[in-house]
Amino acid sequence: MLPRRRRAGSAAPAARAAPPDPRFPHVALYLAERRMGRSRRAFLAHLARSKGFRVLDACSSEVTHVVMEHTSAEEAGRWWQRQAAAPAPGCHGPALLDISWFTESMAAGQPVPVESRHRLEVVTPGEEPSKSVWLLPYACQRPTPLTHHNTCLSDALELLAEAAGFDGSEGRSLSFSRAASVLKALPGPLTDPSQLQALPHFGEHSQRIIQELLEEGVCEEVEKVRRSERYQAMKLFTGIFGVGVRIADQWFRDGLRTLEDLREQPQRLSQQQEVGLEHFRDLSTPVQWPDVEALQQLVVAAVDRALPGASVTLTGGFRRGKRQGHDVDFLITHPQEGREAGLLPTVLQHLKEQGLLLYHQYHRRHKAAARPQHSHIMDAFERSFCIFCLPLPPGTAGEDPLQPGPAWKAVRVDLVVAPDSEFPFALLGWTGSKHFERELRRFSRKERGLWLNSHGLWDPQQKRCFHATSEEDIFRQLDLDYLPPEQRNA
Ligand code: DCP
Ligand code: MG
Repeated sequence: MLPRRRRAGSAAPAARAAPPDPRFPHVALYLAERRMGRSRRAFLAHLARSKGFRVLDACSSEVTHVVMEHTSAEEAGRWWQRQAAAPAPGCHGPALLDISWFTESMAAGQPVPVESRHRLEVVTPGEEPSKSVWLLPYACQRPTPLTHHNTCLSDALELLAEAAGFDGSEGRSLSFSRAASVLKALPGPLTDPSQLQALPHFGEHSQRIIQELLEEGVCEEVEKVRRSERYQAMKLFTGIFGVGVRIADQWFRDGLRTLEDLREQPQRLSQQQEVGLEHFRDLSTPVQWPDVEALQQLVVAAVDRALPGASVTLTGGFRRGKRQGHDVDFLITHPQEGREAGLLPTVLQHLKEQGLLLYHQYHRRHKAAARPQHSHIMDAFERSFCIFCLPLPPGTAGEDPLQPGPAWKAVRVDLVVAPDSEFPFALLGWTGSKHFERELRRFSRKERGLWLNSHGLWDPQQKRCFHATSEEDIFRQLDLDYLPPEQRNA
C-alpha cells in the first residue's frame, strides 16, 4: 500500500478538491457520476486520491482522463461535449475510459498507459447504446419494455412481493419487486441460475426461488402462497374499490373470506366500498383499449365544455402501452397557469348530467402539501376517483340474446388536475409504473440529493425548485438517459 502524501498545514477540504502535489501531475482524473452513482464515485475518488492521483471535482479543460461506467463511446462523447469543456490549446480532449483503466491503475499504484481495450466501447448506430445497461441498479436507469423474456419468473417474484405487502413486510416486498424488475429488463431469457450472480438485487431468497423455477418448472413456496387462504382473501378484498391492505387484513382477522361474507355485514362498508362491491364484477374485469378511447372522448368533451383550451392527457398504464388495465388515468391542465384551478366540479357536473357517473370522490388541491419538499406525499392535486357508467356500443351488451345484459359497464377512472408549471412532473409521476416511480424518487434522493414528486424537483441544499417544460427536461436535470413511457414498465 502506498503511503498517503500529506502537506503539513494543508486544510483538508481544499486538499480534497485539488491536492497541490499530486504524484502524477500529467494526469487529471474526472470520475463521471452519471450512472456510476454518487456514493460509488465518492468511494473511487477517495481511493484514487489516497494513491496520489489528482481527481478533479468538476469538468474542465484540464481533465486528461475521464472514467465512466455503463456507457458507450458515443454517449460519453456527447456527454462530454455537453459539459462544454473545450480542450486546452494543443490538446485533443480527455481520454474517455471505462473502469478497467482505473482498476488497473489503482492496482499498479500509478496511471497505466491507455490501451485501446481501456477506451469506451464504440457502438455502431442502431445497436443498443450500452450492452450492460440492464445491470444498472435503479429501475429508472434501465429500459423496461411491456413484454419481456422472463414473465414466468418475474410473475413468481411479484406474487411473493404482493404477499409480503399483504403482511405489512414492506422491506421484503421491495426486495422481491426489485429482483422481479431486474428480470423484466433482461435482453433475453434467463436459463441458468449461475446467470443470477451478475444481476443486482438478487438476494439469497430470490435466487433460491428462481433456481427452483428453472430446475423444477414450479416453486413450492410460490404455489403454497398462491393457494393459501390468507393470500386469496387478501387479493380478493384489496381488489375491491376503496379497500386497502389495512382494512383487508382487519376483515381477514375477523374471519371474513368471501364477498358473500361482506355482503352479510354491510355496516362494515364505507360508501365507496359499498359501490365497489356492487360493481365488483365489472371493476375486476380488465378495461380494454376501445373503452379507453370511448372514455377519452367523453372526458375531453366535458372538460372542453367546462374550460375551453384545457387539455386531457392519458397517463397510467395505458400511456406505457398496456392494452388493458384496472382503471383509466387522465391528467388535465390549461396552458394559462391558474385557469385550471377548481375545474373538476364543473366537469363532474357535466358528466353527471349525461348520466355517465356512478360514483365520484372529489379532492380539492391541498395547497400546503403540493410542494416537492413534501416528497413523501405522492401528490396533492385536485382530483377525483370516479366510477364511470360507460355506454356499450350497440350489439355488445350481453352475450346471451335471451338474457341481455345492461347496455353499459362500470369503469374506474381517475381525473387529476395539474397547473401548467407542474404538468411535466405530474405526467412523469402518473405514468408509472409504480415501481419505476419509486425507483426514480429513490435515485433522485440517494444519487443526486434531490427530492422528486409529482409536483416538482427540489434541491434541499440550494432551497430551490427546478423548472421543467417536458419529461425529457426532468431526466436531463437528473442526468439520466430519457426513457419513453413504453420503457418504464418496471
Ligand atoms: N402511482 C404511484 N404511486 C402510487 C399510485 C400511483 O406512483 N401509490 C402512479 C404510478 C402509476 C400511476 O400513478 O402507474 C397510475 O396508477 P394506477 O394504480 O392506475 O397504475 P397503472 O395505471 O400503472 O396500472 P393499472 O391501472 O393497469 O393497474
Ligand atoms: Mg391506471
